Amino acid sequence: MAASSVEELTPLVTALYEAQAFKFGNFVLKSGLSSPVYVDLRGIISRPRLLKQVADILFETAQNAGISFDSVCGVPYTALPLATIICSTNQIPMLIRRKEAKDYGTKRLVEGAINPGETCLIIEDVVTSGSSVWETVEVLKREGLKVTDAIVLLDREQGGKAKLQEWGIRLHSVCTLSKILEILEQQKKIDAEMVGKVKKFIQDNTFVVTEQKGTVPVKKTPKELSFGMRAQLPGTHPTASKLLRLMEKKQTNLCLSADVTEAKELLQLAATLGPCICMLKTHVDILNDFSLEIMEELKTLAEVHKFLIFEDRKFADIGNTVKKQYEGGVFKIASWADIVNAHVVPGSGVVKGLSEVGMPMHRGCLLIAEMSSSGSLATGDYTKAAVKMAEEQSEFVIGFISGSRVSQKPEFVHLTPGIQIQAGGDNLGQQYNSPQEAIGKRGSDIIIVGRGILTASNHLGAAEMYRKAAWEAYLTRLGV
Ligand code: S5P
Repeated sequence: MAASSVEELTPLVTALYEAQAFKFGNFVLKSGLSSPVYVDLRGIISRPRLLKQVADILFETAQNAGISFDSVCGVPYTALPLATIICSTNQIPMLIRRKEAKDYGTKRLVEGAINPGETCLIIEDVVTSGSSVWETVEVLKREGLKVTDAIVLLDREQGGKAKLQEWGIRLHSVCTLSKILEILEQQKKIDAEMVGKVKKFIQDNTFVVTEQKGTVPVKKTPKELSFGMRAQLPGTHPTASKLLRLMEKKQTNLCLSADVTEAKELLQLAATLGPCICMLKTHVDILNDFSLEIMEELKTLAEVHKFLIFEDRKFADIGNTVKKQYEGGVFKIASWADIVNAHVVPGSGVVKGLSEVGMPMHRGCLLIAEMSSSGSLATGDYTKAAVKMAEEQSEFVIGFISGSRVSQKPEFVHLTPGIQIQAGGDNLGQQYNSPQEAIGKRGSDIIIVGRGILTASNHLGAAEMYRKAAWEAYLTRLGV
């Protein structure tokens, strides 16, 4: 019988704990989220007895569930030796899914004898969101195989089971994170406070599947959702996802508006402030000495310091014209800017034109839904029309330039300019709000700061102050 009760699971959990499979503290996950628990089952491959025990228990679980299958495939990498033991012990043909094939075009994606129409059982060590299992399922399905069930040693209970169910895969787990917590607490290996912390983390970072909306986070409004969580939503654009992940990892929601006129100054700012910003915003047409080589250097700095480049070009013409402005001319914006923005005044053609250039290059676009300048006409119905346009063209639009959260879709990012610590403005109509007001009260995600940093004698000190203020406002709104 497969182990399921706490008593039955205790010897296994104890052995796994001794193999340092569970670590408690503060860890940054692949998604950028900070987690109080880290599960790492790779250590079991150095403990042959435990490895065999885990493989046997996984096979028992499959048998008890009454699953019929013709072959077994482990999700790379930790589950590969487990699948090997299961197949060798029980005389079942095995399949191996290659992870690297992408890089070597001609190589096969699945090794082993593939008989289309046959059923393959998936083996995995840990399931969080279910996406690793799903990636393997997709590859096998493309080869003509059927996949109905997956067996996992540990379900972290963050919504993976429901998500896989939605995709037609039944997930059977040997144990869950709650049972592990219960056992380790009983054994006094962790205290009640840590159990509480982990439970809260799981609760705050779980996806549920609802009929109307697909996969959505549990009981959270976009304002209350972490950037790391939003990065993982199925509808989040890859560029927004990359941005949200690096924000969570670097703990910054500050975009520097590098409104300088000399290229040297631009590069200096990028090099100095790179570590504390998530994005650097340019106005290339104000540079006196623009060159594509300079932009190459900026791209290198962006890779080193992990920030995105946003050209604040504010495209506002018919599709055919903006397409050329984006791709060609002196600036060749599409070749170096991860993100651009557009006014919605020309209608959706502006986004269509830009997306013809940007989409194949995996770029993203922000729509200007509101402006910070006094007397701006981008209000009311105009703003609503911008939101509608973004929703209709979300393959390319990743969010908004706005003074507040204008869309309740957590997939969209909101960037707010007109930010200084002191409220006020300049003599040309600019109006300023504080980071706390924009992020905390108005629900925006990223502050855009230009002169607040550029006119300070110590750029790094000022940038750090803005980063801290905006990040703290974000944490407060999350209730952390
Ligand atoms: O509504 C807007 C939109 C933008 S993108 N108001 C703005 O100020 N901006 C830009 O943000 C503006 O072009 C400038 O580059 C930056 C604000 O600069 P600051 O010096 O006033 O912080």
